[in-house]
Amino acid sequence: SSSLPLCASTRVTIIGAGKVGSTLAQRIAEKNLADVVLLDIVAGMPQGIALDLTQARGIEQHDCRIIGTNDYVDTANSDIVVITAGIPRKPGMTRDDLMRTNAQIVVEAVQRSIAHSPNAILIVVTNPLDVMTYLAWQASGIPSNRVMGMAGVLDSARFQSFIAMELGVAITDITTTVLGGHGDLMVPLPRYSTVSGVPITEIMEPETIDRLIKRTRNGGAEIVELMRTGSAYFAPASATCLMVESILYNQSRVVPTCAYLQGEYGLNDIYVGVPSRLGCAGVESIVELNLSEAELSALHISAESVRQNVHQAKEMLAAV
Ligand code: TXD
Repeated sequence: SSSLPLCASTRVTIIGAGKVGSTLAQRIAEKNLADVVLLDIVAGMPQGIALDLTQARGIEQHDCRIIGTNDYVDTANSDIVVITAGIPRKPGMTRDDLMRTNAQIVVEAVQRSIAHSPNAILIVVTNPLDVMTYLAWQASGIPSNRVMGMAGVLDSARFQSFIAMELGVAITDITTTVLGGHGDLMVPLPRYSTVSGVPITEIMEPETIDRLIKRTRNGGAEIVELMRTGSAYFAPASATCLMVESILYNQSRVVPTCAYLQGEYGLNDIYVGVPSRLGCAGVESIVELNLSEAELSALHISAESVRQNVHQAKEMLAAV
């Protein structure tokens, strides 16, 4: 045994070591951001992934520890907990079945994580995203600024990449904003999407913009259609990693985040995607854009559908 004191290193726990969870673990470790604990219900699987990632350390040249486990005790004192646990839709399963099952998984994961890491910031990834984020916040008992969901960073990255492909300009010169729920009703904002500061509405035909918006809304489905088994995970893991990094390094990045609203945009007691400043306190502020009537009404329609689904999910949980 060593006489040196044990130093606590920054630690990110990922609940669910599936496609998104394991890819996120790789990104966090290889960017040298934090130690990673990967937890899954499948015995041996997170341990195997952790060992595999650990064996790449000498090649990738980082010194993050990666732990795989089936026991919440090993997640203790995490700075951030990311929830990716859930089941995909299986044949014969309705959307409701999926929502009920994932709601139970997310609520349990949050309660057990927070019991061991009471000061953690929670980032929810499991679908249906906005509903799961609301349930996670309620189950957590922690302030709403410390609970958020990942969707807008991904949706706006998709919009960004489609604009780059269309115009043939550098992706780094393009900034995009997509608000609202993570679904068909998401609200891409062309007026707030720019190429080196110039709104795309000034340089693209309305029909072209509409086509790219449609492809953005369909971004996840297009990949599922191609892959046949499973859904997107590289871009989702990158998007989640950006949020993790902004929080751990207190970068105050302003990115679309599924955040709790208390009057902003005329919406109350709801989790939905809005531009938020992410730092060490979690969601540090919500940026209120000066939306047109049409944009605001699209956001309200999206939020209303999230609200209905939250209501339905709560009834399902109560009936269990
Ligand atoms: O933008 C977004 N928010 C999303 C959301 C982008 C991509 C993926 N999105 C959703 O994330 C997707 O619809 C799923 O609900 C989650 C995770 O997607 P992933 O592709 O990683 O799914 P996998 O590979 O099926 O991984 C899920 C893992 C799997 O290993 C299960 O064994 C595990 O979750 N699982 C659990 N872990 C811990 N505890 C419990 N109870 C549990 N149940 C399942």
